[in-house]
Amino acid sequence: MKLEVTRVIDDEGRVVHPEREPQLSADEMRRLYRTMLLVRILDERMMRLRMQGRMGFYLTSLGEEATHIGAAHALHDSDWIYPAYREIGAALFRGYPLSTFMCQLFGNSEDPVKGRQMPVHHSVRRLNFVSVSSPVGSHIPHAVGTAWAAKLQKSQDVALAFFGEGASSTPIFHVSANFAALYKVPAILLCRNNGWAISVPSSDQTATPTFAQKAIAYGMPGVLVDGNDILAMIHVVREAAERGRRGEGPTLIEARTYRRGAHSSSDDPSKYRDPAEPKEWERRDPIDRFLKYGTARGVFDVEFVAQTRQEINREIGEALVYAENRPPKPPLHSLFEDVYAEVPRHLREQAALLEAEIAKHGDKIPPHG
Ligand SMILES: Cc1ncc(C[n+]2csc(CCOP(=O)(O)OP(=O)(O)O)c2C)c(N)n1
Ligand SMILES: [Mg+2]
Repeated sequence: MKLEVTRVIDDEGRVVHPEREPQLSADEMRRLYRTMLLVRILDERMMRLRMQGRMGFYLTSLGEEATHIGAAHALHDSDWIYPAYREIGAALFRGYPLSTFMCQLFGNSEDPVKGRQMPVHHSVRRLNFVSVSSPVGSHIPHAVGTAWAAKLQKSQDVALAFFGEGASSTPIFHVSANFAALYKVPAILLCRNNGWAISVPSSDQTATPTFAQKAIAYGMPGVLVDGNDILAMIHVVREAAERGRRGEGPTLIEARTYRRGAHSSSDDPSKYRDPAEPKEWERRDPIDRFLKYGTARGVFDVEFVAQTRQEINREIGEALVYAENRPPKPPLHSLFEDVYAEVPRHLREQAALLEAEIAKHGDKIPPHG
């Protein structure tokens, strides 16, 4: 079977499917462009900080910005987002403050997740941007469960799970897709097919030519989309969300994109892939394509781009200074919080013991292990 790749613009930003073109205001276009550029510049600067040893770990979204920022625009602010680790732009689009973003990377005293997660594993409760799960695919049933709850409560909310094509090889993806279609829940399963799962090419994940077509077996629509075309992303996610809100159940979307960077700061892709491959994808850069589209409409110009770049760099610099000047660790008592509504007796005793030991030995306490 052959699925069409949904597109609105071509690689030069020219509209090829006007009937699908979302009608965006100039302000909406500027916000979309700004958020994509923010993620791009953050990725460059944070990766450099990692290389300087100022931070423990980092993951970029280089070349994949349109997949999640387009999706975030297409949703209502109250809809639920269950991210993997390469979709931070969706939270930034919804208003995640850069200072909090930085504090999370350092796991410092103002990290909302209190240093318990790896860097880049953000949670933004007030934005319905749910905690990133490190075990790949493990958040997909959570999204489906949330969509089921929305259906039972007749709330009109939709839940979207982002995951990579590698995650589609986990058993839980299949269980979740089956359940979502069977119970007709308003879920969007958005597979970012970026070509690689660390060193494993996407061709090693499945015998089917597309991931989108798996939807047919579960009994839901399967949509293939150009993930580097932000307008196409908005179009298909909007349609999927509307189907969900009308009670027509879930949609599986495969967004075709490419991971131009390393898997993470701990990875070296020169060991397993031809460097010409990421170069080839630079021609289809999602930010450049949207810039050309917006420039042709008179919304963007050289001055706007230069000014936006300057503002972003200043804001990142300020957020960095803020985060690097916070107390470096969450308070000790936070170790004992959040598992129980009230800290039980045995944990209170352990906390008291720990504090007494620290008071006695100070910084001479040997590290754990
Ligand atoms: C269950 C599980 N297995 C293995 C890993 C190690 N791991 C982390 S990311 C990753 C690759 C995932 O690839 P994909 O789903 O395509 O997402 P991408 O990194 O390309 O965005 C793997 C194997 C993990 N975190 N969890
Ligand atoms: Mg992948």
